[in-house]
Amino acid sequence: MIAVLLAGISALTACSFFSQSPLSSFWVKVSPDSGHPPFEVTITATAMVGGQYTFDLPSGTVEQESNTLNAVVDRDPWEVRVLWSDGRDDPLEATCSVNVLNRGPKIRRPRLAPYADWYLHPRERTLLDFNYYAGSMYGEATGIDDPEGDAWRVVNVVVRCEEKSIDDSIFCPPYAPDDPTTFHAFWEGSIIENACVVYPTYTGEPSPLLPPTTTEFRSDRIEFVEPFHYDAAGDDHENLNDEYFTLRNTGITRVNMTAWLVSDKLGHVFEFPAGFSLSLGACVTIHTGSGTNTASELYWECETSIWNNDSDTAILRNSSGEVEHAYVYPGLPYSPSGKDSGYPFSGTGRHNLTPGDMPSQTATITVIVEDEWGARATESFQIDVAPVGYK
Ligand SMILES: [Ca+2]
Ligand SMILES: [Ca+2]
Repeated sequence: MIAVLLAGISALTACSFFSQSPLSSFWVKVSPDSGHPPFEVTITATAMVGGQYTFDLPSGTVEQESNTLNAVVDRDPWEVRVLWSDGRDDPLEATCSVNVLNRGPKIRRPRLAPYADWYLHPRERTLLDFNYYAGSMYGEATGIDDPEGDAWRVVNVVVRCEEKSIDDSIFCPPYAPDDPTTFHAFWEGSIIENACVVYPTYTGEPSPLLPPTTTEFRSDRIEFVEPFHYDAAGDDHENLNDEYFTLRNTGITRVNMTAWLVSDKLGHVFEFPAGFSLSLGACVTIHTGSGTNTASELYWECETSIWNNDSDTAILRNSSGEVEHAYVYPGLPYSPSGKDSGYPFSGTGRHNLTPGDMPSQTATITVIVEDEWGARATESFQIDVAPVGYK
């Protein structure tokens, strides 16, 4: 009897994340109890007489009569819950985690294109390419790699001017509206994964409605993204659903948008339906006309157009009435069709900005990268916006 008890105690110390039912000696251990995924483990629960074991694993549930099971640790975190029941007594339960040894990717500064001189150009679009490893450039390594050699992906990038309010900060284009799960850029006719296009924006006269807005990186940020399709094809009043705008979750958490509001300059108000939420990286498009709401398309149900074609101001407020973001136009021209679809683009790659329209001198790039096992890393880089007249 004593020997059995000692065996139970040594099993307890073998598992660093051991737990057990408070009123029983039922336990489960996992061996080995640490490693880099994927690695095989043996799960052992207390040997009982008769009954059935249920192993709740991250990959699914296994029911069997044996108290041991082999499994593969394939994610982080990883935990197993074991239930034993013989159908007569109260079921017994215990859980055990393993120590997943995994580090997030190392993030070095991205490659910039078409220039490699580590400036954002005020009149031109710049590609931030993280899918790149070149050893060193200008004495500093560029790109991303993972300490364990794991696959990785960019989860989010936010680029902000330091001194400016949000309505004329640097704009970071969205995920493709039809593919919100992959972070990628359209660039010179191709799709580049783990990259994005940024450029300094000017969005017209500052509106007195707009309070100073924080430029700090936030986890729960929802933003307008271009194109803001205020000018529907043909007569706007006859083509209400081609008048639309898109919001994107550029933060790092799902946001419940119940009772959030979007208003125009005249005070028309759209209210998000109860229970509507936007997951990380996801976009939602709000059409002026009528239709059936989905997770990515909502309908204002208006009978006339809302967004003026010459100029207007869209303001997004959260359920507390605080301004989350604003979009003031006219801004930069954009091309709704062609290879640069979705990005403001003059056709020549240059925008007709005047010197007074230039954004501030310093911007911050914040990037979040995740490896295939879910380990995340975040890094920020300061970058200069080239002065007016540069080049
Ligand atoms: Ca890793
Ligand atoms: Ca319109």
